[in-house]
Amino acid sequence: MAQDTIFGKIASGEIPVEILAETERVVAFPDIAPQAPVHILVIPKTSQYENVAELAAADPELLAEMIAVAKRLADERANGEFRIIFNNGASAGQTVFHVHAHVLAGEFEERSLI
Ligand code: DGP
Repeated sequence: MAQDTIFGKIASGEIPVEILAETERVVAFPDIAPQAPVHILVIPKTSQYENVAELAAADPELLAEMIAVAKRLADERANGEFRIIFNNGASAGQTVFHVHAHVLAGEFEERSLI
């Protein structure tokens, strides 16, 4: 079970954000420190999963829903193409332990991997 994180508070509405897309189980909002013209975080509303490996093992349909939301955002805001990054674990750069997809689109530094 993920600890109570900033993204848990965003998902529950306790901390307001600009919601860019939402489904029953997923919400998307802008990254606070964008690394590309389009840099959106897509998270499940549940705080059950700390990282993408846990999520994929437990609920692959929820992971697929996150990716479908990413595609919709890239269709709306870029040319439908996007980079999706999950940092899985602290040594891989993960700082918030509520699973989240970084969705990057538009013109950005090719070698930047967040
Ligand atoms: P990661 O390193 O993969 O755990 O990415 C965490 C990302 O979350 C990082 O790019 C910055 C972003 N972030 C951290 N706190 C907040 C916040 O309060 N609001 C928003 N919108 N983004 C945040």
